[in-house]
Parts: sequence; structure tokens; C-alpha cells
Amino acid sequence: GRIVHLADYRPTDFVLERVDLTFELDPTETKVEARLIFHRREGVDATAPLVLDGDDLTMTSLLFDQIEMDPARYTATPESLTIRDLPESTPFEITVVTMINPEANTQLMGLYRSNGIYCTQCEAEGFRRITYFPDRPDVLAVYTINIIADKAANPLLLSNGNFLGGAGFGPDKHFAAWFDPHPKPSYLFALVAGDLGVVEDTFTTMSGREVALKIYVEHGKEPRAAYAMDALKRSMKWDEEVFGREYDLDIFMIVAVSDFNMGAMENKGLNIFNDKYVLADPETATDQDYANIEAIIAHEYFHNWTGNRITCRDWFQLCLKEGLTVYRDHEFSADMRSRSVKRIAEVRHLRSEQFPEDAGPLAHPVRPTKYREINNFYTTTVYEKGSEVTRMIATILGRDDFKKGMDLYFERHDGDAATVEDFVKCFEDASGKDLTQFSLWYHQAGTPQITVSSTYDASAKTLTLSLEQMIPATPGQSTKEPMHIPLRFALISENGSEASASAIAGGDVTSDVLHLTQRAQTFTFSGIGSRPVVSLNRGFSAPVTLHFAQSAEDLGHIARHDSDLFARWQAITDLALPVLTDAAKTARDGGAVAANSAFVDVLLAVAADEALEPAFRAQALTLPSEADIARELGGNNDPDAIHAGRQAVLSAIATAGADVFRKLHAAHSASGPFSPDAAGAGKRALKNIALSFLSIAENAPALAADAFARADNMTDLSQALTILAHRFPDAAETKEALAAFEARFASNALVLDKWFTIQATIPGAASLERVKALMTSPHFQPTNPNRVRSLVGTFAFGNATGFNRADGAAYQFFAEKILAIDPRNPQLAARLLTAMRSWRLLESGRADKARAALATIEASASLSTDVRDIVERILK
Ligand code: HT7
Ligand code: ZN
Repeated sequence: GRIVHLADYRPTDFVLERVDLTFELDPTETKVEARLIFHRREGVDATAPLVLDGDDLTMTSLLFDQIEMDPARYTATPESLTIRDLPESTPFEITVVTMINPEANTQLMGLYRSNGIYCTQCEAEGFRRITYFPDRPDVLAVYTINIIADKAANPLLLSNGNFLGGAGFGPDKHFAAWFDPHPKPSYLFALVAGDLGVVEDTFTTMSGREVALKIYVEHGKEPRAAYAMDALKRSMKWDEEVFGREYDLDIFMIVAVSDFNMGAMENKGLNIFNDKYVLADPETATDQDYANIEAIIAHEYFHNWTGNRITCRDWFQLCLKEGLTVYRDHEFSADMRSRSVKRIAEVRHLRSEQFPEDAGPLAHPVRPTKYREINNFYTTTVYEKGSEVTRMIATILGRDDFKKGMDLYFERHDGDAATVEDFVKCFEDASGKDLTQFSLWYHQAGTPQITVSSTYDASAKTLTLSLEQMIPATPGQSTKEPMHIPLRFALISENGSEASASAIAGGDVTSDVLHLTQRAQTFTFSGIGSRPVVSLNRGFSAPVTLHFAQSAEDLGHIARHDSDLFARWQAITDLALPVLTDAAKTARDGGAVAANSAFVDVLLAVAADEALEPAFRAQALTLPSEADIARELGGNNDPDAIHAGRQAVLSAIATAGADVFRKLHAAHSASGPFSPDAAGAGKRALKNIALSFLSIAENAPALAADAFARADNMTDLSQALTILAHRFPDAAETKEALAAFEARFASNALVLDKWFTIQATIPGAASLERVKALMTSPHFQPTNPNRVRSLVGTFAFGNATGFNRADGAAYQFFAEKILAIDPRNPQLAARLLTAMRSWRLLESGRADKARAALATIEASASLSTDVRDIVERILK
């Protein structure tokens, strides 16, 4: 594949006025007739041809203004259709017929069939696999869609917009027509046909219009769509209340399908979802599943304004819709749940996924300037760091000006295909602030590293805070400019209150935000009566890494007293990390790990503090992950030592806190009626982490086996099974529980995904054989992305000791799997392969073996562009 550069952007030569599509659906021979009306853009050379994109297309007919076209005037290949000798200024109509095979479409891009359901996925460049088209996001048009299909097999015929009408069509067929009045790019087109059940409801918008809401799922699964419907209605209301955004069609539909490459897709009026993010009930879904459904339903719905009404000019602007929409779904979940606990979860996710991406060979700016395969840029940097950049704009502007900027964006750009510059300009114009330096966040890759030191001068009553920023080199960017980094902070007095300064020198400080703008900067606060403890980057106001050598006493003070719960959690993490890295080093040298008792005391005090919400206490008790420790160690890593060290620390905490954990477990075990809300989920989280520590303390499976037997919801059941499998993999209780789980949920693939994941993530070298054996299980479907991710994906991403076993056997196994998946589904293969992006941080024995496995992949002659792009960048 060639490389696409942002600098080469130019508008199309022809303007698309209308699109009429007629589909005659057939599992293997679907006929697509596209009638497209174009005119030449003013000022474009009269001899310029019309070039349309295609991908693997077969054309059977081409008409120009209803008359068969002279073959001398066009060239059709599977990848493009070029038409010459076109009118200079008058509109003209092209009618193209293509034949496609949905059944054979294993890539899940374009029109495909999943479990007997026809569905589409057009973002980013799937529409060109349906018909020849100017398949780019800046070509907006109004679409009319006709669908003809066998009536018995496909009672349901859906597309974007409003339903126009339908009727019988011959003896066995019927048709339906849909019209979407909102101009849209091709990537938002959708079609669904098949036989599905439906859950229906209505929503009355703020201006009093009634919208029909429909969620389509497989027959019999309707009750499991109730939570998704509730989340949808809450999302619609929230977007009206918080962003002033009202829905704009008579109907909003969601369809759940079982084969899907990503989480969901925001097609106008017809969202298509991976069924994993729609279906839930207490028996089959965990609290995490409920939270994901709520967030993804909201995310796709919010795209109606940030993505659909205002779309992207080109794919380099992906963060314009994705970063902003993630920010909106984060804010929604924060309002629905506990804001601090949600923030902690977001930061954990950002650090475990985005920071490694930003520190490795796949690092790229939030707004990239070039790509070889756009599918590989649906990354955590574009999404999650993109969201953090939006959050920083809100922090710098403050609530009111941020709202003004958003309103201006909606007003100024509704109906546009916009750019990041357009977006930022709205905030500049609304606030009068210059965001030029801030915009570097879009252009410079790498996580800023900030070194901080503070000194208190008792006689002068001053506190000086010196900060220095360093942005590491990333691929293609060896030097960086200093950025504008907004750091929320507080100076906490000895008694826990927040000290205020009478004057500040050295830089811009607005209320509780310190604006670091220079490479090195010293802020002096005066009028400070006694030495305060500095709480910095509260609420994680900037996605940076702080290097601030605060004493254990100061961190303990923050952990116990900060009014910002996020900061308290961060202080606990800062106390934990050196304990865990020391433990890893000790384990590596074969020594006995001794956990630092000051840290354990703080942790247990927080765990036992009834004034704190259970969900927060559960977060505090969830120690930094093995990946977090590896990142902190920074290189030459031995996953076995990291694991052993962490286990030793967990044991020390379990022993010291056995009484606390026993009380917590008992107090939260008496469960009332199940509620998936945040309060219920928090109690379950605290109870289950207490159970996990108790099981470590007792070093026996009985407690978890008992919890497994008594569980009345999937959260408790899967947590108990995880403890059994991960702690006591060879115990009879574990074997029985795994078998019972498998038998009970044999007909529920989404639940069996949990069964695969729990086993794929059992620590230790033996897990490779386990994963291989599970691949032969009758429940494993190698063509279904959810199954592959739940087994192979979680093994590679979530089992550091198993995947990185010292003999390199798992890398070779993984390389074989990537090469087997790639021909069927390149997107899935490429995404899985990113699990190896941090191979250079391993100790040399493992690193050599990882490199060799990557080289095996690279040497394959028939790689997809997707996998070739990833493997070459990882190896560079
Ligand atoms: N905007 C959607 C992205 C997406 C996607 C991209 C590439 C290939 C398949 C895909 N399915 C969905 C999802 C979202 O961010 O809302
Ligand atoms: Zn999105």
C-alpha cells in the first residue's frame, strides 16, 4: 500500500449531488445498482476524469445519463473506475451495477453476512467494497436506498434515515425504501436485513418530537437488550441537557450482530453493534459489561452530532470525532456513576494502553500526518489521548468558555467536514485565548515527562515548585517543542486543609491550575505559613508522567487527606510502585521480598475507611498491574520476576490485612436484589477483591469455591472462577468449577468468551498448552472476532508470564496465528499483532526470540497491508 500524506489533501474534482442505491440481496450474488449524480467542481480542468474508488469489485454494467457507456470512455478495475470525456459544467448521472458476495466477505468490511444477517461496516473504507464511489469523508450526499430481498428469510430490511415505504415484490420477495435527509459521507451508510427480534421504546426530545427507538437482537434475546435501551434513553437526555444536542430523525435503531471487528458503529440512525456491547442480564453480564454497554451506547449515540452532523474532512482528522466523542462518553459515565472512580478507571486504561503505544514503535501524534493503512489508526492515541486533549481544553478555558466554544463549533460547522484547526479555532474565538502552543498536543507524539522538585522556605514563607518538561523522541520526531501543560494542584496543610498563597510568581496560575509552558519553569508561592504537601496533576488534568520525589510521609498524607479522590488513589499508586519494582528486582536476584509496612498500613487504612465509597476502596486495593511495573522498570524486563515480586507483595498485604478483608467480605456478601448501578457494582468489587486477598492469605481454594457455588450474578461467579483458576489452577475445585461453568453456559458464546479469557490468562509457562488445547474446543470459532480476541487476544495482551515464556514458544505460536488470521481478516490480525509492540523492553533472551517471531511474520510474501504496516513499524 502507498503512503497517504495529510499535505496532499485536496477536494474532489466532482461534486456528488445525490445517491440512489438499489440492493437485490442474495447470500452469494448481491446486485448493487448505484445511481450517482455529479457535476464538475467550479474551476476544475474540463478534461479531468472522474475517478471512483473500488475494492475487489466486479462491474456488470455502466450507464451514462441512462445510456450504456462507450467502453472507450472508461476503465474499470477491481480497485477503481475512471470515466473520461465528462461534461464541463452540467450535472450528469452515472449508473453502475456491481455484483458482490456477502457470504464470502470474511474481512467484515463492506456488506457481509453474520449468522444469517446481512449487515454493513463502511468506516473507514468499506463502502468501496459495495460500489464504485468517491469513498472519502468530505463527500457528503443525500441517500435514497431500496432493498429487495427474500421475504421469509429477511422480514426486516433496514437502512439509514426515515422509512419511506415497502411492499411485496414478486412471489417470494419484498422491498423497502429508506431516505436519509441529512447529507452524509459514505462511511456512515448502513444496511441490515434478516430476521431479528426487537425491543421498542420512544423518546420525546426537548422540542417535543417523539422518536421511535428500536434495538434489534436475535430472537429470544430481547430481554437482554433492556439495559442498552435504558442507557440509550439516558444518553439522549444527557446530550440535550449537557451539550444542548437534540436527535434529528423520527427513528433511531441499533442492531446487534455477532461478528464485528470493533465495538460498534455510529451509522446515521442505524447503529450496528458488536452484540457483546448490547446484551446483558445479571446472570450473564458482569458489572464491567454493564459499564461498557452504557459507555458504548452513549459513545455511538453522541457521534450523531460529533461525527455525523459534523464529520471529518479526511481521516487525518479522526480524533476530531473520536477524541471528542470519547471525552463526551467519559463525561456521561462520570455523571451516571462516581466521577472519581470513573476517572481512576480511565487513567488506569490510558496508562496501560496509550502510554505504551506512545513510548514504543507505533507512537504517532493524536493527529497523524501520514498513514499506510487507515484501519491501523483507530488507536488508543487517537481515541483516549484525543479525549484527554479535549479535556485539557476544558481545563484551560474553564466550564463556561468551554461550553461557549462547543456551542460555536456546533453552530459554525453543522453540516461540514471539518478539521482539528476548525475545532480549536472555535475555542480560541469563544475564549479569546491563544491555543497555538496548546495545539502541539495534536502534533507531537510521546508522553511528556515532567520532573518536579519543591522547596519550602520557612523564614520567607515561600514554596518554590520547579518543573521541567521533556517529551521523548518518537518515530519521525526526534526533537520536540515545549508544550502547554495544565496541571491542577493543591497545597495541602498539615491538618489536611488546602493552603492558599498570597502571591504567585514565575508563571501563569489560574485558580487551581498551574500552566507549565516553558521547558523549565519555577513557580514561587508566597504567604505560606507552614510546609504544605504538594498535590499535583489532580484529577489527572494532563496526560503526563510526573517524576516527583515525594517522601513516603507526604504521599501518605495525600493518600489519607486529599479532598481529590483521584489524587488519593494516585498517591497510593506512587507508594506501591517502588515497593513493586523493588520486589521484582529482589525476585529476579532470587531474594525474599519484604513488603514495606508503611505502604501496607496506608492501604489497609483506606480499605477499612467506611467513609469512602466501596468502589474507590476496591480501586485502591487493585495494585498496579504487571504491565505498570514493567513500564516503571523501563527495560531489560523479566516478566517472571515482575510476577513473582507482585505476588509476594500481594501475599504480604493479604497476611497483614486478613482481618480487614474478612470483615469487608462479610459486610458486603449479604446481597440484596441485584442492581447493575454503580453503587451495587462498587460493593461487589470490594467484596470480590477482599475474597481474592483472603484466598491468598488462606492459600486454599475453599473460599472461592464456596463463592462460586453461591454466586447469583455473573460478576461474583466470574470473579470466583478467576480466583480459582489463577490461584489454584490444578485444584479439583477449579476443574469442577470450569466444567460447571462450561456446561451451564454452553449455548451462550459471549459468556464462554469469559471462560476462554479466564483460562488464557492463568499465569505461567503452562498457559501456552492450555491455549492451544482451548483452540480445539467446540466452543471456539476461529472466524468470530470475539472468540479470537477472548482467547488469543487476552493471552497475548493479558498474560505476561505465559505469552513471554522464556523459550519463546508462545511468540512462535502467536506468529502462526497471525499468519492464519491475516488472509481472512487483516484488521483483526493487525490489531492482535500490536500486542508485541513493547518487545524491546524485554530482557535480551526474550527480546531476541520475539524479534525472530516478528521476522517470521515479516518474511511472509502474502501479508495484508494492515499486518505489513504494523510488523514493519514494530521491527523498525
Ligand atoms: N467509528 C467507529 C469505528 C469503527 C471501525 C473502524 C474500522 C473498522 C471497523 C470499525 N468498526 C467501527 C467506532 C467508534 O469509534 O465509534
Ligand atoms: Zn467513536
